[in-house]
Amino acid sequence: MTERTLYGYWRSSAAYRVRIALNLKKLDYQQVSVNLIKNGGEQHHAHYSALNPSELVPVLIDDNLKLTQSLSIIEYLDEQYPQCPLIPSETEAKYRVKALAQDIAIDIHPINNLRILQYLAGELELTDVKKADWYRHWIEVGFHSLEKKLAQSSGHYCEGDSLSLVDLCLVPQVYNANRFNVDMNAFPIIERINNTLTMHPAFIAAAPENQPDA
Ligand SMILES: N[C@@H](CCC(=O)N[C@@H](CS)C(=O)NCC(=O)O)C(=O)O
Repeated sequence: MTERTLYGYWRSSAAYRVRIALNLKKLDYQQVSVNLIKNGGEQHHAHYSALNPSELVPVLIDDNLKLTQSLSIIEYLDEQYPQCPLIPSETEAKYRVKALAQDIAIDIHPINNLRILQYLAGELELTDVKKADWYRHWIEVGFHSLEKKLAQSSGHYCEGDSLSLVDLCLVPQVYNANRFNVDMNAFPIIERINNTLTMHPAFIAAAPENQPDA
């Protein structure tokens, strides 16, 4: 049997995406919690830094293969374990799904990452109020364009009526938006799809509050 270990953190959106993928594909895995807050951030400790010099979670070990970057990890899982496909095979849909996923995971998520917020609050001395404004602003900018794109692509889910990589990126990003009180009434399509997805058992099992380190 394949030994599979996910190094993550309950509130990490990138680890959350991978947890959903593993659950949808019904793959067993054990979790190792890397506490991003305590002890100066365990992602910076030598043993984790040796595993991933980027000092970011997640890392997935699949047998002897070490994988980083959530989008790349999910693409790997989709190729290796084709049950419940997450990236369509048809060319137009495939690249639309990848682009929408990147709209979230590359254009929205990284500028609100923990280390960015720590820099804003520390070196740049932003108050908590201003830091939260920053956070909300970049989600709202990203969600406004995403909402327009989903008006074209969505059905039941982000890409028609099939679950896809975009859905795995959407739910953790909406979780973050809610944490920072983004007014989701401005984004009815995102809100509708998120409400559908968060009732799915694979998404429920992957939710931050349901992780052992929560
Ligand atoms: N592009 C990476 C992003 C990984 C990432 O930003 N992880 C965050 C948690 S969501 C992290 O480890 N942050 C630690 C820090 O900022 O120090 C991926 O998709 O895997």
